[in-house]
Amino acid sequence: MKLIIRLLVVMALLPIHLVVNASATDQILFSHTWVKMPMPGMQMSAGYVDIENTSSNDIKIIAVRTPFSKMAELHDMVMVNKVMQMRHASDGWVIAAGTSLSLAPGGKHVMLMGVKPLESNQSETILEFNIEGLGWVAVPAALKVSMP
Ligand SMILES: [Cu+2]
Repeated sequence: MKLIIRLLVVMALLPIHLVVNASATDQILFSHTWVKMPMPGMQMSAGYVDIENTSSNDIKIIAVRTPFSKMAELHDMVMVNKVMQMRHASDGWVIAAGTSLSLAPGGKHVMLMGVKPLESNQSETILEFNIEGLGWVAVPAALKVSMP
């Protein structure tokens, strides 16, 4: 009986959590979202976005996924022996309250590996970001040859 009551309480709380999630993600703004058109025959590319955290809480981006490629990762650029290298940001990216994070060529990016064949005249895709504690947010991304 105790278990059943607990389950009922959890079920009753669920809708409340969903409402909280929706309002929190309203305060996280994604803009200038684009994916670099892969070179012919290449299966790697990158995605970029500006993320603004207008909420009063720090947030953490912990993962990315997309229907555009088989694999997607958050990547940092680091200097190793005077050579820029990219690294999987396996701890994610913290965006402090009231600050923003810009992904751009030469810097942080969404690494896309195993790019799937494009549809004819395809001009956009979707990047989905997982925000710790809030869940996945789907963001439309324009397909571009170079930075718009
Ligand atoms: Cu990369």
